[in-house]
This record gives sequence, structure tokens and C-alpha cells, in this order.
Amino acid sequence: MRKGIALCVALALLLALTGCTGKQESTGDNASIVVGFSQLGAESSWRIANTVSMEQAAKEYGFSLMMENANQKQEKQIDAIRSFIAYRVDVIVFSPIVETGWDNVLTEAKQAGIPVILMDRMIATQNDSLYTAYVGADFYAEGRRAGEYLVRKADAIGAEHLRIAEICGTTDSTPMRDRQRGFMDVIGKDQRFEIVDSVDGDFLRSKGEECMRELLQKYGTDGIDVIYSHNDSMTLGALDVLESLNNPAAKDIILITVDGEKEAVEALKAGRLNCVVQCTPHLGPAVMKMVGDLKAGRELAKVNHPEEGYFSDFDDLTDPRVEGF
Ligand code: GYE
Repeated sequence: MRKGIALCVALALLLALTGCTGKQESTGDNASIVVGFSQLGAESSWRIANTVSMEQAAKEYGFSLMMENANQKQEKQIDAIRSFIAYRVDVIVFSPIVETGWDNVLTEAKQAGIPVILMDRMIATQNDSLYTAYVGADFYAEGRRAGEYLVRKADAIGAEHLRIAEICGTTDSTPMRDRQRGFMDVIGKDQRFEIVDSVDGDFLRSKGEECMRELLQKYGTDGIDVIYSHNDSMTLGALDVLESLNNPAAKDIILITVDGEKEAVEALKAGRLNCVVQCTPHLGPAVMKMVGDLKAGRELAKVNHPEEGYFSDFDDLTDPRVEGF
């Protein structure tokens, strides 16, 4: 039954995405619309797919895209936003690396009359008028899905005590905070679960490897039953380390990951991972539609989340809808 639900949600996601990519004729008018886009980095396959989605969607809509990549540095994002203001772009889109520290530069954008769309991650501010709209995943719901999977798994295997190590994404980023909060809200009060450690893997594959080595040094394969990792890149790094051990106890560790890139979904199908919570990087079409709506004077919903679900070892993984990006 639940398997059905997970797959239905995934299907809804696919439909929503293919629906969104419906072509828009590019017109001379659109070509004069300049979108300044500050991408935060290239830390993961998710991010790379997200950049491609933005570029393709801008092309489909015929907008001119001015993109700056900040290589994971907040100062660079602030500089990029300032340069977009100086250039007087029509709309600023950006994916904030962390939640705080944006009020000054966004006030400058507001004073210049340039609307701001937050894409992917959120900011923490007392002043919601500093951005026009947000489009990105409901990370809290993703964290809850990871927790719900684990409860289900514990029930299925009759576990009495599971020790969890958490490999976290970039400290103070929205996905890190909310994936943790959602997960804890589901498992936190259940006596069967114990978080033995939470380590910072910065959403990077190389750091995922490092974290896994450190965790093994501290707890050994026998001291960890579950790894909850906030993205696939870190999970795949951790998996490389676990699989290099050639130790059957390492194979028993339950691995839960978030994103849904192809390599992770393939690993799930091969029985090397247990659960993949989806997070779509294909936000470009929704962003560009918003840019078009803004220019046409239409109101935007303040918060926009895509439909998402999860795949796990409870699903029929031969179903063609079980697919990564
Ligand atoms: O999960 C991770 C990326 O903000 C949703 O950032 C995004 C996250 C994604 O580096 O892979």
C-alpha cells in the first residue's frame, strides 16, 4: 500500500516536471529580459543538473541569462548580486548557500526596484518583502520521509535499538537544517533510535568519504546501524569507503540518502542503498515561468514546492518509474 503511495508521488513529480517543461515560444520581447542568476557552486550532481535546468529553461523562454557561479562562497554570491543590480537586470534569481547574511544586499536590490526570486534554498530574514517568491523543495518533508522510511524498516526487521550516524549538508543551509529537523521530528521520541553522531559533509562526495572514515574510526562497523546522509554525493562517497572494507558487517548498515541522482538510484536497485528520498534539481522551468509572470504583471505565490516522494527497498524497483535524474 505505502509502496503505491511512494510511486504515485514520484509519478506526480514526473508529470509536474514534464508539464513544466512545455515549450514557450521565444519572442523578441523575451530576449530583452535579462535574468541575473547567482548559482552557489558545483558541489554535487544535484547542483550541476540544477544549473543545466536553469540554462535550458532560460533558452526555451528566450530570456538572456547572466549566470555567476560562486564556488560555495557567500561573498562571491553577494558580489554577483551587486553586479546584477549595477547592470539593472530585470529579475535576480539566486540560490543562497546559507540562510543568513542577505538583508543588506537584498535591500539594495529592493531599492533598485529589482524583484528577487529565491531558487532551491531559503533565507532567514525578518523582512519577507526582500524577496518576491521562493521555489524549491520542502526539505522538512524530505527529512520526515527519511524518518518514516526508517520507522518502517525498524518495524519490518523487528529492531529494538538502532544507532544512527548522520552525515549533514552545509552547516546553516536550508536543506541541512530542515532535513535534520524533519527526520528528528519523526524518530526523535522513539526509544528504538539513538543518534550517535552528526558530522558535517558539506554536500561533497570527498567529504562524505572523509566523514565515513572518521565515523568508522570512532565507532567501527559494529557501532553504527544506520547512516542518514543529507545528499547522494556524500552517500556515494561513504559507500565507496564501506564497500572497500570487504566486511559483511558494513553491508548490513542501513543507508538513507536524499536527492535521487542516477548513480544513487542505480545503487538502490542493486541493493547497495536502502532508501532514496527525492529532491528534484529541475527547477528551471518553474523559475522562468515566474520571471515571465512577473514581467506580465501577474502575482506570484510566495512559496512554491514541487511534488516529491521516495524510493526504497520496500518498492518494486523494476518499475520503470523508479528513475534518477
Ligand atoms: O540536495 C545537494 C546540493 O540545496 C537541494 O544542495 C540542494 C542540495 C542538494 O548540493 O545535493
